[in-house]
Amino acid sequence: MKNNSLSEIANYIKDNDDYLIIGHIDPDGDAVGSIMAYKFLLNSLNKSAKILLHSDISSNYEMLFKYLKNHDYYVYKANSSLNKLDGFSNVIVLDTANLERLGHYKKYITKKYIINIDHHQDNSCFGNLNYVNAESSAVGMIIYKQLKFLNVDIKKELGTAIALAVLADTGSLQYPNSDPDSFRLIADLKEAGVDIVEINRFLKSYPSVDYLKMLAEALHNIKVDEKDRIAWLVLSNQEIKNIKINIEEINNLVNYPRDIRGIEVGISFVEKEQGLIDISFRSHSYLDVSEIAHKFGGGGHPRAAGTKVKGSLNQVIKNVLDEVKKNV
Ligand SMILES: [Mn+2]
Repeated sequence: MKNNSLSEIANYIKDNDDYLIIGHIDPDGDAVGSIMAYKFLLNSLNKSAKILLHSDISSNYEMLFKYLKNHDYYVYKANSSLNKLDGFSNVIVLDTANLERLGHYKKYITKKYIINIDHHQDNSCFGNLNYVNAESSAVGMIIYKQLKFLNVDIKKELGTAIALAVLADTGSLQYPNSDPDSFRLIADLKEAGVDIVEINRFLKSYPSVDYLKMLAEALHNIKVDEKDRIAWLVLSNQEIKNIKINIEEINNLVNYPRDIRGIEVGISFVEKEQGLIDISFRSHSYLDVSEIAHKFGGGGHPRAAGTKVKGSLNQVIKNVLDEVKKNV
């Protein structure tokens, strides 16, 4: 695996201009916080940079988008031309294990000079420059480390973006990947005036009343295996249609089975499209769920992973549970 150093990447960034910034599809807080942080970082170096979004998430992440103007980001639309991005020669890809995770942008991005910064252990090092550190609890941690090579002042918007990234991927410093460095980073940013309480409140709040109705349906279907080691919940496509919830809002369900006392593995099965099951895995102390996700065509981290599997809901659940049971 070819890995560059953070200072090599910092030098490239200082010597070049015109950047696109992108994270993975179905973005989480680390992906959104990281792409924002990079935008603010590049702007403070007087570089031109534009964020690429897979869908419009500006209302979900209002706390960061309030620092941006409309022309600072581009939202993907089917059938629209990406030629307007031709003037950008470099692309910074964040929190993304492989090019497939760039969705519709993949074809376009591969023509550019790619700087790949990530913390997924299964990252395929697809960049011209790569910095992959699986020890980092969030990409936000890596960006924070990189600031010292770039002499960038931490203004409120940059600090907020980094804190959001780290708090999202560490469950507000509660998940097993929270290390002394992530506690120190949050302490530093709090000292610098970033409103950590506001970010935590945002991360813990429900996006809408529909979300709560969807959650009630999903929790109604929660189950535990005979040894009390695995818990899972299920949301079928029919249930999603009945609630009429926006699909973009359905996330974080896996936290509920994961948080049952004594459970090692929590799993969520969400049939976002008929016959296509989104599966998320979380583990507490020993099971490497990224290995299980890999067996079903996905990936992730040892304690947090996911995949999408085609098939009938009940059959997919049975296949996955059989595999998990072999390992716990
Ligand atoms: Mn991440």
